[in-house]
Amino acid sequence: MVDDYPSRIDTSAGLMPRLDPVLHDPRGTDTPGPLTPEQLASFERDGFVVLDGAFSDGEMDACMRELEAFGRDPARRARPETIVEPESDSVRSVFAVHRDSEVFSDLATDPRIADVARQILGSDAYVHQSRVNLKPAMTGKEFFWHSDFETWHVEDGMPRMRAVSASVAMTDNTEFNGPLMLVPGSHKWYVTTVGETPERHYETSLRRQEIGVPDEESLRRLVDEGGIVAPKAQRGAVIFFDCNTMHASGVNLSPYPRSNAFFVFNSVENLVVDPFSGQEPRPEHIASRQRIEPLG
Ligand code: 6CS
Ligand code: FE
Repeated sequence: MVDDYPSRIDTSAGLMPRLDPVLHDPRGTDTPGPLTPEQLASFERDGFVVLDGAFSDGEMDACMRELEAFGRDPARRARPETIVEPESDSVRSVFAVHRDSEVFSDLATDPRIADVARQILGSDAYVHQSRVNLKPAMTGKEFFWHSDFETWHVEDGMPRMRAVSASVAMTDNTEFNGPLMLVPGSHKWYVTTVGETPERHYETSLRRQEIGVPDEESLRRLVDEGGIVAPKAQRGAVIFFDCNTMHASGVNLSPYPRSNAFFVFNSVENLVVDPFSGQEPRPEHIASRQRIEPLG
């Protein structure tokens, strides 16, 4: 397949315009959903939309209890799905939670999330990746600036920009605990990055990403145009963001964890192919290839 979004092959970085629409069914003819026309328009313009109060405290309590149960299980901790922080042995992320836990599988397929994903993608969708990011109190480290699509294209073979992420705030996101930061409008540009993908890159990148990240000038151009926002998502809110929106998050200096559940929905019309890096695909728990279960 031709590579319409080449990256990590040149010695110089750059911006190219996005080649795919942001909304694939803008009028909602085939995939109507809960977002209002105004919310859809702001997603199209900014590359994200925040839905406050989507889930109740009781529902978020159930998710946190499930997460605590993961933490008490030493066998689960030893599995490759569990990623630890770069400078401590605190748990940073747990992958494939929609596959391994009924609580998180119910959350991923809840209409408050799934119907929005379908509405944005204009088709049925399946979970390409799921994870819980724990960002533990005081030791939770950053996620450096990146476009998710850049990684999913190069390392997972996702052909087109037709995926959307839902980040569910299980705890409040504040200015003190390393909230998600987004660059409005950045999803309309593809930042090609410099540097070759090391073999088994995921073994380091999921702890601290250094390849597939933008250079300073490209980031400045995006931020000159759109600025940076860090929505103060309260517990129970969901932030939906486009697969190509430039984002990052800082360290958590607060004495409380900042925990989000994160689900990536890919269109069933955008199934992954061989990675464009030419390397081995990443493991199934990071990028679904076999388990394609349309939301329906
Ligand atoms: O590797 C992934 O799929 C995701 N994780 C990181 C740290 N960067 C790219 C992407 O968001
Ligand atoms: Fe990301």
